[in-house]
Amino acid sequence: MLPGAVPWPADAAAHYRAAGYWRGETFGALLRSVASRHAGRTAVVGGDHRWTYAELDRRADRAAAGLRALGVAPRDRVVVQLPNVPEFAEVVFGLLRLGAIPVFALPAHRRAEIGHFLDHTEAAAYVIPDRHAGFDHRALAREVGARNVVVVGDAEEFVPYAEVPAEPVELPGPDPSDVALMQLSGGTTGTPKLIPRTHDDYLYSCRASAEICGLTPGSAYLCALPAAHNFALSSPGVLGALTAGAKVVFAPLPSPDVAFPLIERERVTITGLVPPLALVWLAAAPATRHDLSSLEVLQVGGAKFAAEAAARVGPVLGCEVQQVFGMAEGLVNYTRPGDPEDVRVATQGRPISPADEVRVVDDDDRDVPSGTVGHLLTRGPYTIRGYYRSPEHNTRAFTADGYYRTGDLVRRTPDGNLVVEGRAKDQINRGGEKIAAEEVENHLLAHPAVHDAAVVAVPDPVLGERTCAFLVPVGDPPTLAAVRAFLRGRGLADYKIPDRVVPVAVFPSTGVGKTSRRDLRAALRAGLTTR
Ligand code: OOB
Repeated sequence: MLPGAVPWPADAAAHYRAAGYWRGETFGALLRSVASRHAGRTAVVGGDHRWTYAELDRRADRAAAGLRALGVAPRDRVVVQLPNVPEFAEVVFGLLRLGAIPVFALPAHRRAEIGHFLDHTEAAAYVIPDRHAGFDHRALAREVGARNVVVVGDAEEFVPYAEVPAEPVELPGPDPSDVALMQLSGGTTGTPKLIPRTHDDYLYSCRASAEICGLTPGSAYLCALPAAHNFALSSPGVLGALTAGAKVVFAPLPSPDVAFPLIERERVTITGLVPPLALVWLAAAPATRHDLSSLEVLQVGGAKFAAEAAARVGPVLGCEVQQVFGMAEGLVNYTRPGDPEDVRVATQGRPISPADEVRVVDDDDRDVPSGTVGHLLTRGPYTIRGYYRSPEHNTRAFTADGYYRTGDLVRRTPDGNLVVEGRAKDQINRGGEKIAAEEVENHLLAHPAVHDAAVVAVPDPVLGERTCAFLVPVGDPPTLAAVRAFLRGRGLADYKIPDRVVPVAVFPSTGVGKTSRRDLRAALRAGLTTR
């Protein structure tokens, strides 16, 4: 196992292998085998490209050889920050085949996040688009001083990706039990944590997700959310669709004007959205001139999807709603196609695997009776046992016997589905985009006019939540505009920048003894909603 990653205990690993969850297969080998069965079928569509499985397989070989020639070695970490372009699949499979480890940054990440990922992983390379959504990623690469910058598009002084692919070479290929890739944690701490996922575990979650979602070679998955996010990558997402021999269609944007024509043209059967986007689609669908009748399943996840909205998906879009409650650390819950309407509308589904262990506990880690709200703990064949290079944080984020503390408050229905009732972690879920309160607070504390800061979630009808920063100023309080400009200047991703700023003279006292940041945030949030 890659140093800095936490392996499963030997007995658990042996069980997952014996039960057939871990099959000793790598992503590179999987693509080869799917390509041998479905060589002529379309694997990937995006921009001007339409690649068959044979073509994607060949491109992955050439990418692996070229990246190796560039100096990328097996187990090297490579920060990949690509939008929804077909090269995403080519580069990722090239790295996976080589045994190098893609670290999946989101297109929205900026200097603060990218600098941290590059440093923390000692990345050997950084793969970017030239420009995306009006932003020049080459300028960012320059700012962070990344080495081995590879650019899809106009490379300027960097390496153009177009010149990377090389004659395929014989490669030993990685060990299936080793780390394949790194996902990012939504996080609750000052710096985002990295999630090492192995070939064995991630491939299992992709394969099982594809089965649950009924994907076949005749299916077409529209990747509308950022491909790098765990939902769009693996639930079943791009990788799950490819394990099933299905077609992946990359949408450059998730808006109806871009996605609806693609659904019609490519006869898309399944896609996944976060709740605010699902609402936008529900509003746009009745008036569209595009034929959406191929759509069989609309997955919604990343944040709680209100039952009232979920109930409208069938009548308005003419497809089934599937709720997805997952996390980059592992556990993914799905409602199943064909589940009764009330399950699909009002629950967040049940785990992928019979081997997923789920506990619902009180504040002292004691199991609560079924139907009672409690903290969700989980371990299983595709849930990590620790974050990368974070031994100290791991002692808090996992129980001694290896359960991941999700920070989610859930209740279990009599038929075994989970309902998400809230959150105990210091995180804001802004329409599916996760923001760690502490991370933003740390940046705010660097402002000369800020004595103290606390960042909390405020309810929002569209996004579910927005962020509000309470500030104790030094002298005149900074304006919202000044705070936003300051945080942008520190290179923080836009979605983490507070929507509101509320200056206060002092923070409320939260009772006896030592004031915890969590209690403080709760008191501030309570004050906000009663105001
Ligand atoms: C997905 O992954 P992450 O890592 O961005 O965020 C995980 C957290 C969960 O712990 C939970 O707090 C929240 O996002 N969440 C939901 C939810 N889906 C995720 N809360 C309520 N209802 C839902 N349906 O967000 C993710 C990963 C894989 C598949 C789907 C989503």
